[in-house]
Amino acid sequence: MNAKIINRMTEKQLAILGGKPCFKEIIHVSRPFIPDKNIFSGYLEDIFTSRFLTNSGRYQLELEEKIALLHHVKYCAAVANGTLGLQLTIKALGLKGEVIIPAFTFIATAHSVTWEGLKAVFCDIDSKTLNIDPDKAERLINRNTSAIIGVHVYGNPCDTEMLEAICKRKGLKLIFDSAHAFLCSKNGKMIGNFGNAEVLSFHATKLFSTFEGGAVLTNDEALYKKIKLLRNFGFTGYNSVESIGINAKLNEVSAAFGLVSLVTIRERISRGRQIYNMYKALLEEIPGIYVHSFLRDSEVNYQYFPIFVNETEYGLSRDTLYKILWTENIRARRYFYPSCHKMEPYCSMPDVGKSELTKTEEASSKILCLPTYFDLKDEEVLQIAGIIKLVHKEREEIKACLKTA
Ligand code: T4K
Repeated sequence: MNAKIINRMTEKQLAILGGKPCFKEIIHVSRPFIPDKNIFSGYLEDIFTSRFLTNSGRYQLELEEKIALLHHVKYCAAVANGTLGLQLTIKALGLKGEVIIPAFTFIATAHSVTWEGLKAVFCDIDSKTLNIDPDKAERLINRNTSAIIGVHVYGNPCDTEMLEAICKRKGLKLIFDSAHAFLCSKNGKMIGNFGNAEVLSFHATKLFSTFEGGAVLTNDEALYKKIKLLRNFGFTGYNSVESIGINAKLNEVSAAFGLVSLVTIRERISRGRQIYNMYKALLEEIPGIYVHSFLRDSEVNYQYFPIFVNETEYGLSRDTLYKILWTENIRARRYFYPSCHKMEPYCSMPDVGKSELTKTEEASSKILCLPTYFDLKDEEVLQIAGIIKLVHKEREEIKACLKTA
């Protein structure tokens, strides 16, 4: 099969040079896992019969218990999405003033801080891990700082020890945006056990999905209780409200979808690891293509497959490769380009560019996430890698073609 595909790839003319796209159907960067319909129907039947659709239903409670167990953490509060999970955590911790966050993240990290009326202070990243650089974060602390939010980018855990030490020393709260890090761990310690709290996302594009959804994981009972209160309008009983809460509850259909999906989670992580190793072996021989490697002391969930494109060595820029992949119906994505500080409203704020964000900008200009999901076929991985190789081989012809276009 490999030989057949390799032959096909050597005969292939790139779409940008007049050939047909490599794939007839679009290959997305990610695809949600759809669990067994019959099993899910059983849950739906039960929801329809019981007519309990939301407000701490049995499936939400069951899901919370399972997720807490899987992450070896005391408390799990399921929420309607990861962004609201971050907002609830910020509110429950009573943060004020400034919060230091990495600029290399999905915009939701910054928006959750801003939405809560605080100032997001952008910090640079460590170029090896692509996570917040603790030394640089420490230098940004001033008397208005109340917290640091680390993001475990692509599931690669942050330097949790350093961040915890800094926050302890300076009396700051520490939150982790763990949207990418479902079931990841560091030195055998599961995500969910670092900082004051960690926030997961169960969006459709994530390894574990509930359509939309998320959860706050913590070992702090008081914080957990506060988050539960805030996600339900601040109600303490039928007739009493304690504080300004919001509606951030996870509904029963989503929770049931999560419960059914959870059954295959280990299998899907293994398939992700296979795809990662396959891509790595195929791409490492291409000049200028560098596979982002995960830390030795960490277990990741292989939800993303990021590469860096070195323009000088590859012969074409990351953006040209990205455009060419799209003409082949391969929807690679530039997570995270532009970085947060380059987008509104942040880029128009007078002091946003104050601290140097050179590593962030470098990563953001070179990164490209390739398609990876549990049912991506081996042949498809071979073809995607084959196209990236072919583009390098035909770089001069492509350059000439782009010049005349
Ligand atoms: N913090 C971090 C670090 C995050 O990455 C995110 C979310 C959050 C916080 C916030 O968590 P949530 O509030 O979302 O729970 C996607 C997701 O919308 C977003 O959840 C995610 N990060 C971000 C990294 O990626 P887009 O704009 O790239 O999504 P979209 O619609 O272009 O989808 C990507 C690909 O997935 C498409 O090619 C098609 C495929 N897809 C998508 C959806 C929605 C499907 O096959 N089915 C689907 O239902 O943002």
